[in-house]
Amino acid sequence: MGRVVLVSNRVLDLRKAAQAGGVAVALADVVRTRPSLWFGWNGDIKPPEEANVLARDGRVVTVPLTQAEHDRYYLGYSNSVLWPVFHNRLDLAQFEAGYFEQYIGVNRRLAALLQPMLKPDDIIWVHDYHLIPLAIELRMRGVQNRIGFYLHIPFPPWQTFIAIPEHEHLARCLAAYDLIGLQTKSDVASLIDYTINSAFGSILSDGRIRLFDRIATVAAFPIGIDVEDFANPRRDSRLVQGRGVNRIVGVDRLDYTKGLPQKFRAFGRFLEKNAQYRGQVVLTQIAPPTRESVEAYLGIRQELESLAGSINGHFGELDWVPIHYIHRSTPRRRLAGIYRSARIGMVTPLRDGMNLVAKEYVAAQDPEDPGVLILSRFAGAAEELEAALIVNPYDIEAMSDVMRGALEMSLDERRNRHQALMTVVEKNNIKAWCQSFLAALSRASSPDDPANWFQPEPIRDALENLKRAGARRPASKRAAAEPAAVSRTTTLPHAG
Ligand code: GDG
Repeated sequence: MGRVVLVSNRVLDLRKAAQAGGVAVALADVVRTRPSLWFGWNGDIKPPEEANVLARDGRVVTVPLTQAEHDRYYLGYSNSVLWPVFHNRLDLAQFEAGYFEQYIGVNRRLAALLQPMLKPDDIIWVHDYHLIPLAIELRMRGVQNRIGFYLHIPFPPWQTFIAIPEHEHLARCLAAYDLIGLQTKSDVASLIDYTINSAFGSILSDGRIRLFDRIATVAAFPIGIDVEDFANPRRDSRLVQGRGVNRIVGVDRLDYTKGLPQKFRAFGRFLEKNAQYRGQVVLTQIAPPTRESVEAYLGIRQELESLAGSINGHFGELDWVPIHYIHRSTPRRRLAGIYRSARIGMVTPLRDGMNLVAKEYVAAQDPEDPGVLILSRFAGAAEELEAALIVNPYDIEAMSDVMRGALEMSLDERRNRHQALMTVVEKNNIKAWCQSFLAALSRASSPDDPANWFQPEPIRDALENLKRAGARRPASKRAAAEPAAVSRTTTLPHAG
């Protein structure tokens, strides 16, 4: 069996991965249980002369970034362009000169460092938006291994994607992968829309896509959690303020995509309309800081603190503070107890690739007396967790009514909904996610000639020809004219 080579922007110490939780646990599990290598940034910033010094710890190999790379590749292009645009926040994108060049530059440097460590039968699994160009950079260096890409965040609607000045370049980078894994079927649909409407791609009858002169498999692999990690927790005895009251819990990085101000406003509205619940309900919001040096994050903390202050000031009593807001990280071992102590899990992002908190909340419930999950329709998790109370996070009035409905839901309905949710969370767990992606990557084949990748000119020529041909034809005929192309209504590929 060949190795699995994992590449991600951040690589964690295997000994600390369990505390970090989420995806880190899954990747650490792959590294422990299979022949493998995990490569990426270790979080250090070093001067340029030390940037190529690799640190090896068993199967984990890491590299530092320089200050300029950190500013322009990580904070810049990754988190001030791709993150907001892929989450539909074009208004927050900062298309600054030099960001894209540094983004490509870091991917090129990582590819150059990784390539000598590769063996012919390795399969390579690249993670997330920071590393979209990694495969094309490896191909340019002659790497012919199977390479898969997994996008943890949503793929945006095609008209949003084309607002990125470098979208064609990014698409060409995606085309260098054999398998492109996305969170949901609707993300797959967005990528297919882009493929067709951008005029240089088509869908083949077997569900694969042709992008430029390459064919790639695209499918949804909804990410899951380690259910055992959250099942059977104890109620957290340290939740003193919450004793005897109904708790609504939220756990979200303090990110503008997570819909926190809307959640606070909906809770304020709920208290306003339902005086009988004052003193009976608290909203506990854990919101650890994140990317605080990115400009778009500056306002969100202030907005949230001021909202919490005004709702607490307006409704609070000497013995009851309605919003319990914690702007610090909470130890992972306490999360399950916090979830279980809450009558409602409130997961209402404005946009989210999946949202693992929704699944963690479900897994932590007592099946005999479970809490209710309120879930945004714009979280990827809503595609699977249909038995949650699905809400539109922009509709404050409706959200406040759903909070009341959740508090008053009968035990029978809570149990039925929880059972349906738990079935999905258990089936699509984190191990199943890893296995299904790796199995699909092993099957993915690339019938094109890898020699193309040493000569970028033919790709550019083919692109120009397609564009010229596209310009001569009406848009409605373009996709249909491609060989073996099928319409968008074809059943979308789904890995699950
Ligand atoms: C990206 C995508 C996708 C949160 N606060 C604390 C804490 N957490 C943990 C949660 C959960 C994880 O962090 C957050 O995962 P999410 O899925 O909710 O969100 P992102 O961080 O935005 O992750 C997302 C995910 O990638 C995986 O593909 O689902 O859509 O945006 O595990 O429990 N953990 C601890 N203390 C905290 O205060 N220990």
